[in-house]
Amino acid sequence: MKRSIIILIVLAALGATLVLGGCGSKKPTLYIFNWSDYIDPDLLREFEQENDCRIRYSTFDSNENMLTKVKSSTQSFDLIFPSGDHVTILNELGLLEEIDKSKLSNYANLDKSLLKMAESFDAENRYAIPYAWGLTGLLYNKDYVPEEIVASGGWNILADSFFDGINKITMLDDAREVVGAALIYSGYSVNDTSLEALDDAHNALKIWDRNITQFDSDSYKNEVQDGTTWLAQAYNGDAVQLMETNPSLDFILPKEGAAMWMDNIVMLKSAQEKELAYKFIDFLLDAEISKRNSEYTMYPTPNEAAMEMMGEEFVNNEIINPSDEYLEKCYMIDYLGDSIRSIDQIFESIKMN
Ligand code: N2P
Repeated sequence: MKRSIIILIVLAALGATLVLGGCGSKKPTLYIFNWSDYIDPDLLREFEQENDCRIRYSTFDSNENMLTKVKSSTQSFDLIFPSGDHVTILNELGLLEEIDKSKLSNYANLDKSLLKMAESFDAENRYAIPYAWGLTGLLYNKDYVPEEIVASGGWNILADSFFDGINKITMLDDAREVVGAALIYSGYSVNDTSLEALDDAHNALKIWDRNITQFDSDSYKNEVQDGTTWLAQAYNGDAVQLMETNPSLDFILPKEGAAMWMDNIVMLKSAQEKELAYKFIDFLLDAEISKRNSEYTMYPTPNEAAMEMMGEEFVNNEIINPSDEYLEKCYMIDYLGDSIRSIDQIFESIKMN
């Protein structure tokens, strides 16, 4: 009798511990959806500790996948990190919360000229906080690709007969990036959807496609290192992250120019934790935090105060921070409305072959 009372007391105590939040289940939780390898994970832990909350962090590898998930998901995210053209798309779908800048004490750290640029996809900077920007080029493994093959420094390396029949090239699984590269190679802007431009781009892609093994936006990060892939269309910051630890890798900003993008933080109207989401945005806008984040991701930040503190190694890295002369040959991926369909069609027909 006595023993069963003791057991009951122990069980009750255990139950109370669980109910009273021994598992932390009562903590507010922020749901974040970002590109892979695009934030310093230490910052997430720090924010959780400082704000006694949890972050549920998920990643995507393309804007298209992000959009599909956001539209179809029953689970709502609080914050998402889309590229500029997809800020407009999400906004046209009525999904975005207008940002109350009075809640962001660090907003003034943002570079005014980049905010101006962001108005091309977010008029008056009402819905998006610029997070990082970058360029798309070619990452390759010097152990497998000889110097003379990449010496031309242009997009047409993708057509080199050296790669014939060996299945060692990947391109991103992203219509704007793939067709965009072919448009730039053919002398057009990534946003040119005229028949002539798209025809030339399609023809270039048909030739490249003979050498392309797969369209995938993430797998190249491992595969270019282990030799499964020798050359990959890749984002500059991701490439620099890999090059830091692997001297066999190198990256080309193609001589014809490159696609440029600006990624942003947006809040969904359906966000459950808006106040916490504002705190997180403001945390990322802090100059010191933003500097640490850029040093991890290897992408330049639109945070001017942070950029002013960046070390020379970062600032002078031509892959991260190309010259103005090179940037003049680059095109920001703009929102194209319905004209996107003709780009999608070309990409789908290339992928089907
Ligand atoms: C980060 C990917 C860069 C985002 N891993 C391309 N918009």
